[in-house]
Amino acid sequence: MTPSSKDTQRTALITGAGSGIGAATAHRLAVEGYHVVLTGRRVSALEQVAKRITSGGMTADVRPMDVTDPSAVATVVDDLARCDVLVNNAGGAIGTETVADADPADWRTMFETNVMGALTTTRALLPLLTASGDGTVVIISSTAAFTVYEGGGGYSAAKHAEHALAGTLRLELCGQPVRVVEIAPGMVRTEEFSLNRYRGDADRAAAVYAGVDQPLVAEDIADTVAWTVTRPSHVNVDFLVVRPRAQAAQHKVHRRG
Ligand code: 8X3
Repeated sequence: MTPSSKDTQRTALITGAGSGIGAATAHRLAVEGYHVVLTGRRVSALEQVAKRITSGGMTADVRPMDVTDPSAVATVVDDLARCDVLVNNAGGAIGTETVADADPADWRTMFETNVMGALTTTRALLPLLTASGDGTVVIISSTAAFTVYEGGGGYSAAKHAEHALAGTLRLELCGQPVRVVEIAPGMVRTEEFSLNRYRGDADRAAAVYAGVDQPLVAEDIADTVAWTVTRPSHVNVDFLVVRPRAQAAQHKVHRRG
């Protein structure tokens, strides 16, 4: 059987590719020459991203997939001929309640999407990533993966768990042709992250970035993903913290005025 061009082209699967960092990363990896597989829950959003990629002469497939549904993940992965790069991006924050006031259902959702989603997708793709002879697992965590702050308990706990997942996986895969890269973004202004965290309150979401001179944008993180995966195979960028210049630490943000 003659392999199709998709079978011979390096392939990257991105979770949460319908918006924000996932969409920007999908576009950027397509520019870098990857055939990109866009996964997420909202088909119309994925199709918009795919349209932008294919209209630029690059290739993309849309595969509806909820990372919290192992059978959906298995269906998508079973259909893939190859996978060289997995970008675990799906996830996010819900709520800003203190631990005392937290709704356990929110914590469960954050663990399901951020942690269990990355675990399920990574486990399903490891055989293909290994078979590629030069695979890379990217985990988009957060600066909340190594620090905590008031009202961020559930998100921070989930991101700490993703950090543990990345570190453990790197140890366990040592000697195999798969790199594990963790990218920890600080303040990134995307259309949905803060809106979800503040449960749709647009004013509170916008206030996060008020007066901040150039918060990061999704393309800045896509740039770091592209840089890490295009290093020579023997170079593993273990852990990359990326913040805007105006944010020196979680609580140290310079605001104008
Ligand atoms: C987002 C960074 O500062 O909101 O992952 O926790 S922060």
